[in-house]
Amino acid sequence: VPEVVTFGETMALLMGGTKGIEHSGSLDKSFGGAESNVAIGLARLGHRVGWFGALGDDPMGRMIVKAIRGEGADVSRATLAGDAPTGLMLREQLSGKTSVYYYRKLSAASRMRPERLDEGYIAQARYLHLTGITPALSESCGQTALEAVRIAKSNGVKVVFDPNLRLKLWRLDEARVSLLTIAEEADYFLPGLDELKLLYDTDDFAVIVERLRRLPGQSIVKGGDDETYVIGKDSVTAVPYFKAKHVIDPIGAGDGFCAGFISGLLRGFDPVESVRLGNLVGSLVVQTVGDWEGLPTRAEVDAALNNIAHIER
Ligand code: KDG
Repeated sequence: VPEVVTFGETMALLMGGTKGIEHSGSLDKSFGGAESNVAIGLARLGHRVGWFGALGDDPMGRMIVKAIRGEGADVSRATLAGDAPTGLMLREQLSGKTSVYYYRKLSAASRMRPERLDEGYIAQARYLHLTGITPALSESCGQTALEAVRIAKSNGVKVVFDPNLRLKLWRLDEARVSLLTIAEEADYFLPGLDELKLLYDTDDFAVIVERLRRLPGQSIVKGGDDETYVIGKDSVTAVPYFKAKHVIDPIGAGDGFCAGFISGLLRGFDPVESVRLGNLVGSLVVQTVGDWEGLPTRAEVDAALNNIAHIER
């Protein structure tokens, strides 16, 4: 049985080469979804993890479910729908700028419904991971996210929430209400600093920290210039990044961070040590093209943790 359960939309991904999507003769095929990226990360780090979501019963949907299963995650609760397609995203990196184009309205995942959740499956886990992309997909997806959180909380399952603000999917004012509601319920809230500036409508770090301290759970702030912040009751601990040798594709860093962080919790690390592992996984995944392809194995992270000097400030 999975120790961690996560769910959300995973899409087929087509990537343009150096000529970009408009001018490329062929596109590179993969897939991505914040939650399945985390699931693959946890599986590679040696944990039992379950991912579910709704895909279309189409070639891309079948490819995705097989690949996630092949990575070692349990996909027994994932479904392939006959009446709605797998979502698609296109991505290109031109002159160092990454652009994403979504084709996901009315996708199979956008029709997820709370009553289709398998309560027992979530209830037996130690952690439920979810992101703020799910409530952005549709009203029923928003209800599904809330219901999953309710199931987790009433069964003693800890909730890990990454807001993953996607302004291509909804307006900031809608996102704010929904994401801050889930943040109130989370045991671990893992936002990025840029997201917090938008959600709390301030650039003032001290104000942001004050707001986070009012939340019942533990907040970890990603995306400082060189560090991740662990927000304590009356302290802020900055945990420095591992410098990536070359950043080839920044997408997936946040998901890698979540996978490493949850792995640390499962290994009994304290929050700072878990953040350190999160930082390491995030720095490794950006050195490979694709959202999850570069995620490290347990042996790789353990080797890196032992070799790299640990600086804590
Ligand atoms: O965090 C990376 C994700 O954003 C990517 O894999 C795709 O889930 C995705 C999304 O909705 O943008």
